[in-house]
Amino acid sequence: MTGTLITVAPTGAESSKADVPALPVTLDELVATAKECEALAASIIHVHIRDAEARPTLDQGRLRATVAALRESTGLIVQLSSGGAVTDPETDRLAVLDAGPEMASCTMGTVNFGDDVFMNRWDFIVDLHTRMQERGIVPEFEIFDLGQLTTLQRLLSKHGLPFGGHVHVDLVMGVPGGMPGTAAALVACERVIRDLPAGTTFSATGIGRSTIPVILASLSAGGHLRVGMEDTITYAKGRPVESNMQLVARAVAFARLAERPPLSPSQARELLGVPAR
Ligand code: KMH
Ligand code: ZN
Repeated sequence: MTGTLITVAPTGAESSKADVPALPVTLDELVATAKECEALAASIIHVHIRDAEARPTLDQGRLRATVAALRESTGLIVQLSSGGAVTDPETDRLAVLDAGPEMASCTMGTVNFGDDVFMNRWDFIVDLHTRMQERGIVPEFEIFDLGQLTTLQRLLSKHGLPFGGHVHVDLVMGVPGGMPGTAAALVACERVIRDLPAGTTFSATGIGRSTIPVILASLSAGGHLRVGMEDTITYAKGRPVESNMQLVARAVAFARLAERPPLSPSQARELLGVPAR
């Protein structure tokens, strides 16, 4: 059994700085978080950025500056979110790829997202996938519900493997509107993942209070981990998360307990088919 990929998703697009003061929203805060999470053994950073007022943005200049700063300051794999916020138009979400990340997320279907709808039409998914193939960007296929794995099977059979040839999936569990963050749901997904191309890997993250059950289920099922304040802002009952590092440290401890120690960024690159730096 392999070691564990630890992805940190430090910011997201849903929490406000006013409500969650520990959220990294400036470039300096993001870079400092990335460095500390790398020192704790994260290997991938899933990035959403904010504007000068700490609102979610897909501004091209800021995205490019963010990719450059993270590459200069860390060895982490930089994965930009192409999901953005639920209000972001498709053109802006496609343009995320112009910022030149090594990886980008690619969600496999539309899902209710709390009171909102996270839109991912089939043609848009195909567009994202084929552009990533052409530009040498490795996707992380985001799965919010079981049927989205079937969409991924369809995508790969009609449009081919991603750049690098390796398929990596991230199960985002416990979104109100998506699959629950339970061991049973994770096992159901894992059964379908077995029918994807040989060697397909998966990570999982549980929103809110499902974070710990999902960590334990994923490690037990041979999966990897994503943690961070994009998904979890309460550390334990009545205790707000103090920092992303607190969540990464807990994930690393669980991975070590499971005898699946964290993979380094270069090991992660090798596993995922991301070119070495
Ligand atoms: N913020 C969500 C609407 C992704 O990063 O690709 C979408 C999301 C998925 O976070
Ligand atoms: Zn995201």
